[in-house]
Amino acid sequence: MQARLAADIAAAEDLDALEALRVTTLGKAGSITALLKSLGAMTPDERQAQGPQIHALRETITAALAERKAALDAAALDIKLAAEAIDMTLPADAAPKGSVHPVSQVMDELAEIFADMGFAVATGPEIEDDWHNFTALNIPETHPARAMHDTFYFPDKDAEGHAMLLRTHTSPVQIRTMMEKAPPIRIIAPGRVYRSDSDATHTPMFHQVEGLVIDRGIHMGHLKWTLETFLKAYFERDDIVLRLRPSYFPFTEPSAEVDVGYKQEKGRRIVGGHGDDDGHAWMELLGSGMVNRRVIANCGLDPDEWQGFAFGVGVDRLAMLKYGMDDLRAFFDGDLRWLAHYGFGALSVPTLSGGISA
Ligand code: 2NL
Repeated sequence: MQARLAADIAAAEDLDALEALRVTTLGKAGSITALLKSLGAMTPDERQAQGPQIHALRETITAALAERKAALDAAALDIKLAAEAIDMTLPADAAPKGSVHPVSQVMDELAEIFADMGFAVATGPEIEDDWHNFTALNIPETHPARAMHDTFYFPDKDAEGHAMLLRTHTSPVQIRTMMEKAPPIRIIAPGRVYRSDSDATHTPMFHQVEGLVIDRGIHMGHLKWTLETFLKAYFERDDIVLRLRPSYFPFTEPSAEVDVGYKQEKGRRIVGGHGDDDGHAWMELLGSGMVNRRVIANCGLDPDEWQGFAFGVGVDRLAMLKYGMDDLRAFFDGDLRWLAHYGFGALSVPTLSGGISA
């Protein structure tokens, strides 16, 4: 019986046939199960005589079933592997690469351009106190920019009793730099700024770059040359024309609004050319001026020894102008399709030697 069963098991053609053999031998009503049950009805002598043989039979058949099952499983796997053969020479699926947001790209471009003129990048806190954000900048207590409906204030004051707020410009970074470092100073301060403002062209958070130079004998000629050199490098054109228009900021004296000439082409503003030329106009782009003596003194420097110029410009607007985006709100929607369209390769870093637009 044992030899016959073992041969049947070894010859089972598939897992179903093997399972049928298991049921007829070791199953509830199986032949070997019946033998095991019969042990209970035997006398001790009979049991001692037959018990070992019956248990040995069960073990042999159990092992034979397992062995055949392993062989059938292995054969099934071989068939499956042969059917699913992988062609290792096929190209791999493209991994999503991600891309650099235009605001980050433009900030990198600005850092590169200004580094070439000897400027370092300075950063500072986005949560500020009203002394660094307003008072040090000669912005009076009554100035509308300080109003609750223009600036995001925190409910509590800081340890010195100053009101806390989300910085409304990156000027406090320059204030902190002037207080901590000895001149000469040449820095740009890029970063997020916050104003309580929201419509098609204003978002409550936006990006700004301010620049500051403090040294001896600095005058408006330095200001104009720096801005002209910056804008020519940024827009990658030699025909950028600047127009400085008298203006007013509490932190600069004199102050100048800086316009650039442009022309309209296929619904897009193309920067370049003289704003009074045919088909051209002027567009306001930057605010600037000579740092107010009071601001220099507020930072602990002698305004008779140290002078400087400063400017501020919106990064989001610089990006829109250069790369032809028309809706500011799309910048902060987080729509990956917009990023896929306008984003920049993470490895194409802007350099003056390799191309500023990467
Ligand atoms: C604008 C105006 C400007 C400054 C920012 C500045 C900073 C210090 C001292 C003096 Cl610490 N000035 N910054 C100066 C003039 C204009 O920005 O229209 N920005 C978009």
